Amino acid sequence: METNNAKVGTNKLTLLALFLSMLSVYSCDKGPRLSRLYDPGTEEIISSGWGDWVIYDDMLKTRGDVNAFTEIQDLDFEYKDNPYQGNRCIKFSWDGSDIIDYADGTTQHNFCGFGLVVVPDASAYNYDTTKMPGKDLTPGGYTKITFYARGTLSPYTTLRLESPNGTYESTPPSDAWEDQVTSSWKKYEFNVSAPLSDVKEFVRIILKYVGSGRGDGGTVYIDDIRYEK
Ligand SMILES: [Ca+2]
Repeated sequence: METNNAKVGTNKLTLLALFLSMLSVYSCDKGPRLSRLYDPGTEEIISSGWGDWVIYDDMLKTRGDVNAFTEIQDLDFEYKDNPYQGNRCIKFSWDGSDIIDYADGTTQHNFCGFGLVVVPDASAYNYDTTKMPGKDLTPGGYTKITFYARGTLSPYTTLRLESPNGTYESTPPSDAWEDQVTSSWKKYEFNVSAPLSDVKEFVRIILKYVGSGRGDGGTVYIDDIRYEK
C-alpha cells in the first residue's frame, strides 16, 4: 500500500508539474506566434552547388529572424492543418483593424506584414538597411521566388510578397507579387531582379488593404517558399 500511495503521490506531483509548465507556456503565448525552427541543412544545400534556396518548407530555413513591420495578430510558422507539403505551413492572419506601424509608431489599417530577414536576431533590424549585414546570393543565379498559398481574404484585401530588391512601389511580377488567393493550394511566382549581392531580407510578406475605407483582412496559408533559377 505504501508503495502504491507513494506512486500516486509521485503521479500527482508529475501532473502538477505538467499543469504548471502548461500554464507557463500559455502565459507566454499571449502575443503572436513567432516561433520558428532552425535547419542545419542549409549550408549543406549551398555547398552541394547552389540549388534552389528553400526559404521555408516545414520550417524557416533562412538562419535569419522574422521582423514584424507592424503589430501582428496571428503568425504561426508551425501550422499543421492541411499544409501544401510535409507537416507544417505558415498561417498569417489579420482582421483588418487598426494596428501599430513599427516604422513610425503610428496606427494604420492599410497593411500588416513582416520580413524574413538575414540578421539572426530581429532586434538588430534597422530601417536604414545599409546598417545591417547582408547575404550574397549571386552564386545561385536566382531569377524568381516561388511559393504556394491558399486562404480566404475579404474584398479589397490582398496578399503581397516582395523580393529583396522590391519596395512597396514595385509592380508585379517585377520584384513583387500581389493578388487574392483561392481556398485550395496554388503555386505562384514572381521575378527577382539583380543584384542579389547584399540581401537584407529574403522576402517580405504582407496583407494589404487596397480599397477605400477599411477592410476585414483575412487568413492566408503559405508553404514551400523558394528561390529558383
Ligand atoms: Ca510544409
